[in-house]
Amino acid sequence: MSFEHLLFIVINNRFKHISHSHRFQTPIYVNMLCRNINQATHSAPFHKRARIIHWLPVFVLFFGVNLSNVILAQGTDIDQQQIAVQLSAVVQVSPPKITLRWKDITWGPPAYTKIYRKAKNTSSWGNYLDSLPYTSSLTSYEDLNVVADSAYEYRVTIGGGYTSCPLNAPNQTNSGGYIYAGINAPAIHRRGALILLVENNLSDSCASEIKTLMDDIRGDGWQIIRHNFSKTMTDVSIKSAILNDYTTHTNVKAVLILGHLAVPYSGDIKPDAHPEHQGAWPADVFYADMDGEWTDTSVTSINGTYAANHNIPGDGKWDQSIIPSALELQISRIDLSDMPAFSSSEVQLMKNYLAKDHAYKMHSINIRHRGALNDALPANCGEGYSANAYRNWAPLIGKDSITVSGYEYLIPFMAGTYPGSAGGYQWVYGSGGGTFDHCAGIGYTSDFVGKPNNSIFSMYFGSYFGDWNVQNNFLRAPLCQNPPTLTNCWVSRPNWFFHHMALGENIGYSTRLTQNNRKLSQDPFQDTTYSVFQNRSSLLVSVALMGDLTLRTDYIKPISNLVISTPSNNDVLLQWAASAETGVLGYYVYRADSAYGDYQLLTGTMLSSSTYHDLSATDGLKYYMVRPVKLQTTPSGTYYNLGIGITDSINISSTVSAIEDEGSSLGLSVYPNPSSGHININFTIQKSQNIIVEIIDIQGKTIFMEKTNQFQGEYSRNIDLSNEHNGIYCLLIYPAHTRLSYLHPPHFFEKL
Ligand SMILES: [Ca+2]
Ligand SMILES: [Ca+2]
Repeated sequence: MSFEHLLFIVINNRFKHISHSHRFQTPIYVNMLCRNINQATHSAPFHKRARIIHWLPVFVLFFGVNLSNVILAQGTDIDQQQIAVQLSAVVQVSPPKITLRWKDITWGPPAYTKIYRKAKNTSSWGNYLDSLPYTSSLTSYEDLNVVADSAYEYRVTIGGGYTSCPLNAPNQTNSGGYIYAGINAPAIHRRGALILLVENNLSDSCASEIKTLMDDIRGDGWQIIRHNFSKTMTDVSIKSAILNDYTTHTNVKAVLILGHLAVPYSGDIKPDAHPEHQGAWPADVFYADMDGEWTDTSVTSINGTYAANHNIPGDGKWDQSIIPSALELQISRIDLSDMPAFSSSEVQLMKNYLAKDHAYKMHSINIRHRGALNDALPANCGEGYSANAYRNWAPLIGKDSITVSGYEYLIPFMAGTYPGSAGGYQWVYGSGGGTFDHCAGIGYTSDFVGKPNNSIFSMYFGSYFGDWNVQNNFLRAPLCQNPPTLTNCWVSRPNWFFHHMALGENIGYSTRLTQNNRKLSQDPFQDTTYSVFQNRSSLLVSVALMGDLTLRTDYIKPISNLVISTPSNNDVLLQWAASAETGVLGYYVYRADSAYGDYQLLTGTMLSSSTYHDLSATDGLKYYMVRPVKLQTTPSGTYYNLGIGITDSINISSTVSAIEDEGSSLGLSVYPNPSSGHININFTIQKSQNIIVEIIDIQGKTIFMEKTNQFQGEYSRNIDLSNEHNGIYCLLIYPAHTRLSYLHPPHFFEKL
C-alpha cells in the first residue's frame, strides 16, 4: 500500500468520524468561518464542512498531497452552480429588445423568479421588474422597455426553495446572477486619470517596457500621473502623494503600483478562518480611500503565528478591519518581488509580465474566450466558492464555455496537457485547501514554472495565500509564470463581481465595486448592490487585485503608421494605415496638449476613412491619438469596443505655410455660398496631373472625395450636400501623389 493510499484512508476515516459526530460543532468553529469582523455571530450549530476546511492546511503542510479527491469523495452540500444564476443576453436593435437567458436552478426546488433592473451608476435595485412563480422551463425573460445605444444592469433572483443548511434561516434557497446587458452600448472614450507608482529600481531596469505600458494605458482612454518612489518610502508618504494628486487633478480614478512599494497592513482579521492567521493583513485599499479615517491606536493582536500579522498601537499597521469609507479609487499592484521559485530575477519577471500585457492589449495573441475551473472545496452550507466562476463567467464568456477540469491538477490542465485544453483559457478559477504557496487540487507556486498557459484572468481560493506579501506567495505566482497570467485575486470571501467587463469596463472597475459592496445590516445574507447568498468578508481591508487594473476582456488590433503633417496654416492632416482587425467600423481621433494628458475627442461621429483634417488646432506642440472601433458581440449583448489608441505629436506654428503658389491660377469658384445644399465647384488645372478634390466638415470628417487621374482643363461639379448637416465645410484640392501640399488654399463655405 502506498503512502498516499494510507493517507487517504486516514483522512477519509477522520472525515467520516466528523460527519457522524457533533463534537466539533462548538462555538469556536462557528467563529472560525462565520464571524468575520462586521458580521453577526451565529448561535446555530455550524456545518461539518467548517471542520474539513480547517484540517486541510494542516495535512497539506505536512504531507503535501492533493486532497481534492478526498474532499470531493465526502459529498458536497450542494452543487455550487445552484447558487449562481448563470445569465446571458441576446439583444435586438429594432425594435429594441433584451432577452435574458439563464440556466435552470433546481435546488429547493425554488418558489419564485424575480427580475430586477437598474442603471449602471445607481446602487439600488428598487422594486423588481417582474416576479414570477418558479417553473423549470422559465429560463428567459424579454425586456421590451429598452432603447438601443444603451445598457442596463439586471439581477435575477431564483429562490424560496428549501435548504437544510441551518445557517440559511428560514432555510430558504436564494440564487442570484448579474449581467450588464447592452444594445450597441456606447464606446468608453475617457476613463479618468490613473496614478502610476513605479518602484525606483524597476523604473530604470524596465524603462522601455514601462513606457509601452504607459502608452497602452493612455491609448485606452486614461490620463497618467507618474511617480517613481523608493522601496523604503512609507505607506503614509505614498498615501500623501496620492492624496495630493487626487486633490490637484480632476478626475483621478485609479492607482496602479509597479513593484514592491510599501505594503500597508491593517485590521484584526482572519478571512480564511484560521485563528493562528489572525491579525493585520496586506491592505492596498489604504491607498484607494481618500477620505476615510485610518488609525493606529486601538488594535492589539499578537496571538497569530506570523509576526507579519501582529498588530499593536503605534506600530504602523492600521486598526481598521473593514474599509472606513468607500474607496474613491481603483487600486491594483504588480508586485513580482521575492519569488525565488521562479529562477528569473524580479526585473526579468516584470519584463515578461509587461510583454504579455502589451501583446494581449494589441490583440496579437490568440485568446480562447472560455473558462476552466477546478473546484476542490465544497459549497460549505451555501457559501458557494466556485459560484464566483459560474456567476461571473456566464455573462462574460457564456455558460457553455465553462470547463470543469475535474480532479486533475489545474495548472497542467491549463497548460494544455489534457485533451481539449490546448490553447488556454481566458478565465481560470481554482479552490482547495491552501498554504502560502499551495492550493490543493491546483498546485504549488513551483508548479507554475515551465508550464505556460494562455490564461489572462484567474481567481483562486484557499487558506493562507490571500495574505499575499509572503515569499513565493501562491496568489502572485500566476503572474510570474512565463508567459504570465495577467491578474489574480482571492475570490469567495468576499464574492467578486466582474460582469461589467462584458461591455468594455476594465477589471479595476469591477474590483472597486467588489471592495465597496457594502452591507445594509449585520445580517450576513444582506448586501446592498450585489447580494449573494452568504457573502462573507465583504468590505474587509484584504480585498485586492494582483496585476494590471486597466485590463479588459476584448481588444482589437490598433491602427499603424500614423503620419501627421501640416499642409497649411489652418489644417493638421492625419493619415494612418487601417486596423488589421476584422469588422472594424471606423475610427475616432483625439487631441491633447501633453503626452499623457487629457485627450479630447475631436470626431463627434465615427470616421469611416483613414484620414482626418483637424482645422481647430491652435499653435504649439499637439498630441494626436487614433483609435479603431468595432461592434463587439459578447454573451451580454453588443458594445462599441475601442482598440488601443496610437499617438504621435506635431508642433503647430501659424507662421509655417506649405501652400504651393499655383492657387490663384486655378480660378476657383464655389457657389452659391452660403448654399442650401447644392454647390457648384469650378476650377482649371493647367498641367496634367492626378488630383484629389475633397470636402470635409468642421470636425474633419470627409463628406466628399474624388480622385481624377491625368486631369487637365476645367473641373466642374455640382455636389449635393442636402443630406448633410448645416454648418461650415472646407474644400481641399491637392495632387494625388502627396497630401503635404495643396493646389489651392483650403476654401471654406457654408451650408444653411
Ligand atoms: Ca497598529
Ligand atoms: Ca472614501
